[in-house]
Parts: sequence; structure tokens; C-alpha cells
Amino acid sequence: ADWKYAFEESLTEVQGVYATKFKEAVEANSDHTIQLFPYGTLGESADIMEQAQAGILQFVDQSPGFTGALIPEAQVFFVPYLLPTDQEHLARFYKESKAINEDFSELYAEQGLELLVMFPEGEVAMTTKEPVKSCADLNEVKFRVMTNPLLVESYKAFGATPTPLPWGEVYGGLQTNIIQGQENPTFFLYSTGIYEVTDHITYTGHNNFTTAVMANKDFYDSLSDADKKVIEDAAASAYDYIVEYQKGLAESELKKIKEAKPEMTVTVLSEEERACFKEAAAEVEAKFIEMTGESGKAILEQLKADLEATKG
Ligand code: 6CS
Repeated sequence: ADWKYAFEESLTEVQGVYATKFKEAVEANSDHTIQLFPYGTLGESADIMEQAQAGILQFVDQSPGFTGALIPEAQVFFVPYLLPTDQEHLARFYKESKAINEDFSELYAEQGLELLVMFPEGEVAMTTKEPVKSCADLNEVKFRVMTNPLLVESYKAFGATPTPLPWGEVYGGLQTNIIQGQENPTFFLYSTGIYEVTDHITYTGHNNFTTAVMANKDFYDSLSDADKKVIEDAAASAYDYIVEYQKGLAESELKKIKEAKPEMTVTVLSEEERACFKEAAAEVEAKFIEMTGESGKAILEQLKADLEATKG
């Protein structure tokens, strides 16, 4: 059959590279074909999720940053300083985590989705119009976040004025000064030209960008065991590929930003400068538990245990 797979980035960005590898593996090992729909071809993140739930799409990549309303527990990925920034640790974690592969798998299934994989897209950096050295510098800054209630809480706790927006509004919003900051992984700051409309990049180490790929569950359940295996194997080999692919990516893309815009400042906050962001983290974690109750608390604890177990 011919299957459809939509994602939130372009074909040459991380989600697109993953999708391309997945498609190649499925097509090499079955009679099925996959048509890829990059960002913008079928709408925003929220639109492609609806299409996947309705079965119009067989596969979708939607980051937990947009899944908070559907699956409140998925907001756990926005507790600041919960995830490490070390890429090797992260690579082991997403692959082996019980919280992801069992607990989240069940929560996505309740929404009609078969969770195939979660993978990292790199440490997020803040880009702003004014320099950021501490939380105080975020005062009065309208800071765009993905449409995720806990991410809103994070940036409130950091001292900013969080502004949840779909991706399509971000470049123009910065250009017209409706917002004055946003966060994303380094590669994305270059590929989307976000560096053109902000002047300062700040690494606070508070998070790594997580994304998730799933299949429509009715579709997936109707497949033969052989086809399910083709999909599982494709998801696993694309995972290994995307982890390798991202080695050195943040560094090379940052270099391109500096070449394109030499006046851009790049600051890695010191431990001392991170103090207020780290203090905010405890508050955000408490908020997460308040929002999600026992179920969220259990998944948070499992996730912490999984992170510890994959430290290496
Ligand atoms: O910030 C966003 O909305 C987007 N960021 C990334 C890295 N991927 C897709 C998402 O829509």
C-alpha cells in the first residue's frame, strides 16, 4: 500500500532526515511505499496530529511540545534540567527507557496512536533581541514557546512573559517584535533563519528537544506481524542513523550562523549564571505533578530512574 507520513520540519532538517531513512528502510523491506509530507504541506503540528488520529495519515512526527493538551504527561519533557544535554547519554536513554517504551506507549495508545520512537534533536538554546545572562534579563520579554502549558509555566518561572504560538508565527513574530525571544535546537536556528531576526544566542542547558513518531493505531493493529516488524525495524535503524547524523551538528550549524552573522553573540551560561533557572526547575516540577497527578508523578519517577540507569 501507499502510506502517508507527515512531520514538523523540512526534508533536510532532523525530522525529515529521520523520515527519509524510515521510508527507505520500509520500502527496501516490503512492497509498501511511503509518501513524505514536510512541514507546511498539510498545516501546523496540531493539524497533522488530527489527520493521523483520523487515519488520513498513517504516520506522524509530533513533538511533545505540541502534545500536552492531548497527553498531559508528555509535558514531562519540559521540566527544566530533567534531561541531560549529553548526546550519548540521551541516545541510550530514549532507546532503553521504560517510561518511554512502556508507559508513554500506553498513554499514546489511549489516544489512538502507536508510539514508534522518541528521539533527541539537540540542546535547546534561547535566541533573543537583548542579551540574557540571568532570569532578570527575561523580564518583560515576550518569549515564544510551543503550545504546551508546562512550557508556559517554565518561562513564567524563568521570569519571562511566555507566548505560546505554532511554529508558523515565530519568524514573523520576531520580525515585527510581537515576540522578542524563542528557544530551539542549534541546527534549527540556522536552517529556519531564526538567527536573522534575533541577535543573541544563550545556552542555559535547561533542555534537550524531544520529538516522537507514531502510527495511527487502528492502521497499525490491522497490519500483519511481518509488516509490523518491517515498521519496528525501520524505526530502530532510523533511530541509530539520526543519532549518528547529529554528532557535531550543533557545532557545524553554529559555525554557519557565525559566518552568516558575525555580530551574533553566543553565550554559554556558567553554573552561577544558571542558578535562577535551576531554582525555577523545582517550581515547574511541582506544577507538573499538580497538573498530572499520580500518573504524571509515576512517569516522572520512572523517567528519572531510566536516566540514572542509562548514565553509563
Ligand atoms: O519550535 C517549533 O515549533 C519547532 N521546533 C523544532 C525543532 N521542530 C519542529 C517544531 O515545530
